[in-house]
Amino acid sequence: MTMLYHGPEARGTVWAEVFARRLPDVPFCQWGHDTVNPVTVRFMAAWNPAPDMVAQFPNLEVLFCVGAGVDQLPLHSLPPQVRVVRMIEPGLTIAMAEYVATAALVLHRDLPHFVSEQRAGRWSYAPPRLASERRVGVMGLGALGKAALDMLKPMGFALSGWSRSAHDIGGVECFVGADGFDAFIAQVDILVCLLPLTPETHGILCRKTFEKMPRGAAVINAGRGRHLVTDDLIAALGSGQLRAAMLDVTDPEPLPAEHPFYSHPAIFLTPHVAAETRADTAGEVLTDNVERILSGRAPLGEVDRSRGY
Ligand code: NDP
Ligand code: OXD
Repeated sequence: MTMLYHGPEARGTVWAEVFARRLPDVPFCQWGHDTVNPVTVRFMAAWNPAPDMVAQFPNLEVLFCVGAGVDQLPLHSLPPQVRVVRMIEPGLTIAMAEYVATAALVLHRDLPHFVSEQRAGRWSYAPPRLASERRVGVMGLGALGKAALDMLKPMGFALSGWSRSAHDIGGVECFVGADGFDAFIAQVDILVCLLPLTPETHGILCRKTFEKMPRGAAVINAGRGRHLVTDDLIAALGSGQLRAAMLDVTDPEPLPAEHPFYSHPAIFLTPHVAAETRADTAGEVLTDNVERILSGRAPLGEVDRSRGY
């Protein structure tokens, strides 16, 4: 029984050490470095393995995605018996919560506006508002959405969240599904997208959504670039329907040099750095999950392949 890893070597070296210490009976092999007998491969850890690579391992049972999102995986063409498990690990989760908290404060305190005024040599006074006077709504109440809300809570924002199924989160007004969307979006001053990218969520940050938000609202996209319709955002910022946006993810990545997001005064852009899987903390999570499977328990973060997340 082998765990085959495909990805950056530095992370593989850390994970090989964790497996040697905690699961010495499960050899950890790095694709391209170690010789592997294909029939022994029962587990694979990778970001986006090509279907012809996966096909080489007839006894593959579980594909562990090394990231939190699985939209890059060929979920529909993987062999039907292969279970897919995504990454839920504290390093990535805390980093995302920090990013969302930073972005919410940046937009709450109107920094894109003040930075642009500074660059233009203008001293533009505007009275500050308190967080308690601003409503932050998070789309996606999963591992990352909930952690972001936890970090926002002590700042005093009025919080809400939206998800596919019902959630009950203290201090957060929760809205559910398509029926709850309009009521959710109508009361959000700062909208955070932490949804997975699926056919249902593709393009959800679009003109129709922006028009339902209070005038002068702001958007944070830390989900995936294809959640957002570029031209609709530019138009909403131009008309004043939206005030500002903070984007960590774009379509494509990296953005071409001439893309309007780079120079837009109301957009703060970060290059997909909100959060990433950390070798140390994720190595423990990966071995925990292999232990769980070997003892007949369900792994944490199993993906429903038909649902796409
Ligand atoms: P989870 O799977 O834990 O949570 C997803 C949430 O989205 C759930 O609450 C789910 O609802 C909700 N959801 C899914 N589909 C819909 C829908 N159609 N309508 C309403 N709600 C929906 O994911 P994570 O929190 O771990 O991660 C979220 C995403 O963050 C990842 O998929 C990835 O795209 C992105 N990401 C970005 C990173 C970055 O650096 N920018 C880093 C890591 C991840 P329910 O609870 O009812 O199932
Ligand atoms: C992820 C990411 O999904 O880094 O883990 O975006």
